[in-house]
This record gives sequence, structure tokens and C-alpha cells, in this order.
Amino acid sequence: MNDLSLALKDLDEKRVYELVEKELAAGARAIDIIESCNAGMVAVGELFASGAYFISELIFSAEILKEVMKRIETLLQAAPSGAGKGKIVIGTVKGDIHDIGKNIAATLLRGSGFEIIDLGVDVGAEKFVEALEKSGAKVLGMSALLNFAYPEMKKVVDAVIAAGLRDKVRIIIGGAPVNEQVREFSGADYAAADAVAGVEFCKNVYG
Ligand code: B12
Repeated sequence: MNDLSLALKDLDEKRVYELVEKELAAGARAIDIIESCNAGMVAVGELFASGAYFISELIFSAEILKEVMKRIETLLQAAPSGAGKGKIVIGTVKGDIHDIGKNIAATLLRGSGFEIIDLGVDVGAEKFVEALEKSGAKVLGMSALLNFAYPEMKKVVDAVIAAGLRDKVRIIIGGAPVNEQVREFSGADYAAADAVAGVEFCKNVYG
């Protein structure tokens, strides 16, 4: 963890913004700033799980991160080359309202020239399928941070199969705890370690 990660872990709001400004002035990439923040957020999550932080601290950490995102968002969007690369349906699955990572992935994909159909949070299988049918998107991106949301990811994949779309749509999953095991369980095609890996996957799908 670097100074920025530690400041976020300690919920030292002022210092977080100072360090972000300092990194931006030094020419740091937005994606590196996100990764530092990510490490801090994982630490916040651990403190919450151990009982040292309460839900109020979890909410506060999210507010700080959202403010950081506002400051670096334009940098993530500044990649207009290859606009019109293809459509991607994205959302956080039913039962889960975590959306900061999903929004980062959506912003980065948009910045890479993809058209994003963002369904928001707490999205059920039918809504995902409906959006795929309507848009003709070749990629479906699902986000989840809660363990108990994994069966929901599987439900969405099953609904895509039932709608006869599985051979037309590549399915990618993301969110801090998502891994190869979750991918296998859900039936998705790819588990993205981070938003950048997600962008690479989508670029490959759309050639
Ligand atoms: C902030 C936070 C919250 C905020 C969320 C605010 C918001 N608008 O999102 C609030 C306070 C609302 C919240 C609520 C809860 N939370 Co919470 N929360 C977190 C915390 C600290 C950080 C999450 C975060 O934003 N990380 C930063 C982002 C940038 O990281 P990320 O999401 O992983 O995204 C990156 C990649 O994964 C990727 N990515 C993400 N999605 C996608 C999708 C695609 C398609 C792609 C390609 C890539 C991609 O891109 C990002 C950049 O690389 C985590 C801790 C952790 N370990 O993550 C706990 C954590 C996820 N929460 C947890 C819990 C338990 C809860 C609550 C149940 C608490 C409660 N008792 O009420 C509720 C659940 C509410 C619900 N129904 O969803 C647990 C989950 C445990 C588990 N594994 O099941 C965690 C792990 C904390 C812990 N260790 O206990 N939480």
C-alpha cells in the first residue's frame, strides 16, 4: 500500500485529495490512482469485516472514492480513438448495490470507444436479457462484490442461454472478489481482475 492507499484506509479525506492532486500534477495515470485507491478500499473492507469499522465508515469511504473519481473521470474518458467499437451491456447484479467499480469499468470502456448500456445496480436477469435483445450487444458485463450475489450471476447466464443468445454474447464478470472459481460456477466467459483487463477482453471480442 502506498501513501494514497493508506490515507484512504484511514479515511483521511483531506490527505486523499491532496495526494490525488499531487499525483495528477506529477502526471500519474488515472488507472494507477484507481489501483492505489482500490488497495485502500480493500483495507477498509477488512477493517469493516473485523468490526473495527462500522457501516458509517464504509459509506464514508465510498463518498471519498466517488469524489476522487470526479477528479480523474475526464482522464479516463480521454481516449476517443476508435469510437463506435461496439455495444456493451453492463450492470451490478440483483441484490448488490456496489457500483463504484462498475462505473469505473463503464467509464473506461466508454473512453475506449464502446457504447455502454448501463443498467445500474440491483439488476435482475430479465432486465439484462431484455437489454441484450434490444441493443444487439455482443458483450455482457456483470459486477458483484457480495458473495451471495454469485448465484445471481449464474441466473443471468442461464437466462441468456434460455433466450437463445449464448452463442452471440460473450459474458464478462468483475468486482473485487470475483475469480476463476466464480467464473466457472456462473458459466461466464471471463473474470476480469480489474477494469483494464475488461477493456482488453472487449477489444478482443470486437476485433
Ligand atoms: C464501499 C463499499 C460499500 C459501499 C458501496 C457504495 C457504492 N456506491 O458502491 C456501501 C456502504 C453502500 C456498502 C454496502 C454493503 N457492503 Co460493502 N463494501 C465496500 C468496499 C469497502 C469497497 C468497494 C469498492 O467500491 N471498491 C473500489 C472499487 C473500485 O473496486 P471494485 O468494485 O473491485 O472494482 C474494480 C474491479 O473489480 C473492476 N470491476 C468491478 N466491477 C466490474 C465489472 C466489469 C464488467 C469489469 C470488466 C470490471 C469490474 O473495476 C474496478 C477497477 O479496477 C468493499 C471492500 C472490498 N474489498 O472491495 C466492501 C464489501 C464489498 N462490502 C461488504 C458488505 C458485507 C456490505 C454490506 C452487506 C454491509 C451491510 N452490513 O449492510 C452492504 C451490502 C449492500 C448491498 N446489498 O449491496 C463486504 C462483502 C463481503 C462478501 N464478500 O460478501 C465487503 C467485501 C467488505 C468486507 N470485507 O466485509 N459497501
